[in-house]
Amino acid sequence: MGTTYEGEVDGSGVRLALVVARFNEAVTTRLLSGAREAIDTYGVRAEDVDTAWVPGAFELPMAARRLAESKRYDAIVCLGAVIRGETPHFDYVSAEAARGVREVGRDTGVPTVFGVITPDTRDQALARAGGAKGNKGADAVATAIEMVNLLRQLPQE
Ligand code: INI
Repeated sequence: MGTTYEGEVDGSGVRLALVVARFNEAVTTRLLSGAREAIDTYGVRAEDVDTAWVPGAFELPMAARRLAESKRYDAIVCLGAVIRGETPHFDYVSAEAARGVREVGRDTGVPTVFGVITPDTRDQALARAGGAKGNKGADAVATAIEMVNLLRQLPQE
């Protein structure tokens, strides 16, 4: 039997950057609150977390890339809300945000987490931003911390 690697959700010594889209701010501020609560719960030091606001989900990857390339952060958490029923260009914005966030992680090696919700309605968005369906901002922070700790264990060249 070979080695099993699994990252713990233990935020001690983890430096995070949060990138938050202002579009649908009533939702994204709740995602940010959930993320900050999780940061506290998992033991990330408040001074090890920086936050950048961008206009919309489409802009998340550009700021995430700059932060990842700075080498100051172990992971980047991108938070946004694209609501299908409220925009004719839902598919463009959500797909570009997803592709862009993926590319930042792939190109930089810094875990870059997609904490963007893409529900059909505002009610569904609020349910996922601290309502009945939990808080996807908190989930994104847990994912980031787990990935940082996993990568610290995995072999390097
Ligand atoms: N940005 C979002 O974050 N969510 C949305 O639902 C949204 N809608 O509905 O269009 C949205 N659009 C703005 C977009 O992210 C860019 O800021 C804009 O296109 C300028 O590049």
